[in-house]
Amino acid sequence: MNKIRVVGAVFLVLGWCCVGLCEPTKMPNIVLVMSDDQGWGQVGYMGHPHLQGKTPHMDAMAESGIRFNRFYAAAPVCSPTRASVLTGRVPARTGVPGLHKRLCLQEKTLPQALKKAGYATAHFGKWHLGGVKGSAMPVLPDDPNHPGHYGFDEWLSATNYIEMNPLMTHNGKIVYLEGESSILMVEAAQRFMKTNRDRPFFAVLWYGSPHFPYTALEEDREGLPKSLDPRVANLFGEIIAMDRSIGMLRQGLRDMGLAENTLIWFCSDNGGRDHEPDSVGGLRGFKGSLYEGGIRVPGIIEWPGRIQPMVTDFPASTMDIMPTIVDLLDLPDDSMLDVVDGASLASLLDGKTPDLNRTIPFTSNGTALIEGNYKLFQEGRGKAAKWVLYDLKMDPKETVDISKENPERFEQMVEQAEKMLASVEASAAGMDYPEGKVIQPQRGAEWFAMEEYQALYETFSKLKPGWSPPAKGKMERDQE
Ligand SMILES: [Ca+2]
Repeated sequence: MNKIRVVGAVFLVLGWCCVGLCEPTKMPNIVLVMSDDQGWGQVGYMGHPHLQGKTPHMDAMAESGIRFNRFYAAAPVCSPTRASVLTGRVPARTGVPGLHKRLCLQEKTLPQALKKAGYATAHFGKWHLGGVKGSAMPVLPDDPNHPGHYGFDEWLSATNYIEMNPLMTHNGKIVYLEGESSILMVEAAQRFMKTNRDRPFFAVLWYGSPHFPYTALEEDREGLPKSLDPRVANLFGEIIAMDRSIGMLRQGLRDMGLAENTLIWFCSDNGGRDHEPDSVGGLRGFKGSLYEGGIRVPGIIEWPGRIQPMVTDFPASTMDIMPTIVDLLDLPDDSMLDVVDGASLASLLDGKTPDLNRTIPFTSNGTALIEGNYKLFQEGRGKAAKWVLYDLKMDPKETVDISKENPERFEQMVEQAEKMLASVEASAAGMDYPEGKVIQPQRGAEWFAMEEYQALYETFSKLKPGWSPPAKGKMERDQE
């Protein structure tokens, strides 16, 4: 073979390779959507008595994507679950073991990794990772823990659960928005998507619904029975509005020709509250508890161009979101810290069921460890603390302790849980960071006790008709 022919053959092989194998797959757009306090049973496809047929868009997502029967929030309350989404880690490692904590600035976050990979990044809605307590207020324009410090190019954010007509902060400017908060957030996200339609984008959409206070538009309560307690009717109205906004989101992606290559990952941030009818699909416990009702939530991944419809019993969690995306996009190994608790679900997206016996740890509001169908759970606190073991398949309501019948498994899981707790303690002390310690102290002050907020009262009352600060010293009811 002469030299020219050899070179020609090499080019031929390279050319084939680049067409067949090396062609860069277009990076998908990624949209993370999270409801606030929506219980496992509070969606139409679960057969909820008042929501059946009234959440057509969530139902359609569940039909066309992967619907998880066992999707877990990393914690039974708001802030820690949000920290797990952005880091892939047990929240207590990240500075956010419970409510109203600052996400440690030394963490490596998903938006930072995606920004480096060329994505436009944005956050819309409830933040709750800045260590500010109390009801929803605009994130301080120069807050050292605003979303911009964690890799978001654009942010329209409030400290907590947004409601009708919210005051928020958009890229450092305080704004007043009129309308239903879920609809407003999707409208803002769509402006961001249109601006960035020619490059991959990452949008985080964290609703304030159906978290209390419950306020719904008349049109969203119309189809509900008139006999319902108005408070509950407003709660369902918030879910119906949120569903409507999810419909707008999906239709908007179709209209832009982007739906096929957009991954939407929907879930709730913790379990439901104790309402009639049952919010948690018959499980034990509610928001705040590590029993299934507090942590098992609606979970769906939709990506029309990549995944086939599937209903799965595979136990997945919010800690899997970042590892999955890092894996799917083949992002650099140093995108995450060395200690990560979630795992990639990429094979599940390809229609395979990964090993069901994987472990999911929980350390917020107690300690629990899920391993496949088994759940180790710590009952009581302090000296009264006691480990028990449940079989979630045989006993989904967690009623019978089977530790005595399964001594080997029980002991192995207790040992694993104790190791995990020690490791989490080391992380919380900053051992996973190059500095070996945590640099920024926690804050955790009520916004109305902070001078930075008091200085903005005049701005708030000018922007929002009828706005007035809370009476001095008045504690707000139930700030979760
Ligand atoms: Ca919540």
